Amino acid sequence: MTRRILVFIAIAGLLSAGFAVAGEETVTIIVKDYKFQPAEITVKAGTTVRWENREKRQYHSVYFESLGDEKGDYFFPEETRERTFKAPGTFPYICEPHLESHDMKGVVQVVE
Ligand SMILES: [Cu+2]
Repeated sequence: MTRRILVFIAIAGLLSAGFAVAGEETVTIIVKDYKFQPAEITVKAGTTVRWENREKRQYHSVYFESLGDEKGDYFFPEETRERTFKAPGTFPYICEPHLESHDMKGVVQVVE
């Protein structure tokens, strides 16, 4: 391996580390038609995920049982919910009122 390639790898490593530390990125999931759009996303650790209710009049929830959420946190059209994912992992969630009727669920994959 040449010295130039090694330098390139070192710089790329520094840049990606800086990006992760910043962690300012926000990703939006649209909540509409009884669906999370997209239902599955992959984000870097430190990313904030925002769910926006774009229904005309239907409330929903974003319930992460594995993260100890309390039930019943419904949000209405034009309201949002946000969560920052600091650690890598697989985080499934559901909309409590519409899991059985509409199979309304999603997954956030968090990577390094
Ligand atoms: Cu719902």
